[in-house]
Amino acid sequence: MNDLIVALAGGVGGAKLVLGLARAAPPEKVAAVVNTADDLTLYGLHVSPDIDTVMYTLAGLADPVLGWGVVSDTTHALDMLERYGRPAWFRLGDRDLGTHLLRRALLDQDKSLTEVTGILCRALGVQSAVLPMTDAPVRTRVLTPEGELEFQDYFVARRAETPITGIRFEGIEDAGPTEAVRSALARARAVIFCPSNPFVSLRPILELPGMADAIRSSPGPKVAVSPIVGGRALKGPAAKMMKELGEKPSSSGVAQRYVDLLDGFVLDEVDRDEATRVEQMGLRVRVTNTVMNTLEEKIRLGREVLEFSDEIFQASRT
Ligand code: FO1
Repeated sequence: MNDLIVALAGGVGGAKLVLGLARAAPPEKVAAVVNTADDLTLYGLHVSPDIDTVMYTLAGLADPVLGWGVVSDTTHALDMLERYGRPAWFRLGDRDLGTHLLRRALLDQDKSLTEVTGILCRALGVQSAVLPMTDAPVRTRVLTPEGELEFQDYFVARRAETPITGIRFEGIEDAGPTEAVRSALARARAVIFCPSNPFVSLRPILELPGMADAIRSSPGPKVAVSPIVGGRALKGPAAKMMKELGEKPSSSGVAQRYVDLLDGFVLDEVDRDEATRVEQMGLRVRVTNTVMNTLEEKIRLGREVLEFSDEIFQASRT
């Protein structure tokens, strides 16, 4: 039965809509396919920031201000590392460290990242599936005039301030979507592209060899929610990246990137005048409030995106 809502997501912005979808629909009918190209190795631990952001958000454990990390976490372990004169710019909290110790132990037992994520999610009471896009190592490298940077060095240590000239995903040619991702897509009632960064969150998912075909063959409508509102990113440096890579930051620019894979596009009221341009690309458009500050706003948008995708499905049958 095609009853699964599959959400393609990066970190904080994507997790908000995943939560909205998991509250608008039965949570066990939602599967998030999550970017892993932001992952890093820190003191021997495997950090998977986007997976953890989605997992903690669904578990009700995410820090409500930062959007990532665990609520009310402390940083005693980092303070100790600093006493040893070791780098502590990546703020992995003490409770979060517990997750990472267990993830390392489970990976060392030869479990895949998908299996480990399932174990962690079940223990935290997460009812939706949180699926790493791949179990193979794919790592984002940001090209800058200063040379190539690891993603978290660019994003966290340098606060995404260094101008970029390009992005590449190391290892992507040898990676592919997992069986869990493929089977979720094969029984999708809808595939939702969350309002995540198009360059560093959704692009690695979509550029995995075999992923675009798996999305195209998926039975339900494909709908994207714009991460750009009024020329600015809902979260993070997406608009800045768009400019540096020679594009005007706009919702229609984002729609153009995904047009070959989509049936529908959701954009904000503020960008209403871009609706016609997106319709001219052959997509159905829904204009609504896409800013998700409260839980109610997340659920409302989740509900509206699902209604929109059901409308597209009904229209395709007439
Ligand atoms: N983002 C930051 O801006 N600063 C941090 O120190 C930081 C630590 C961190 C620790 C665990 C985790 O799961 C996420 C963390 N993030 C941090 C967020 C994260 O690196 C980025 O938001 C994503 O990679 C972009 O999606």
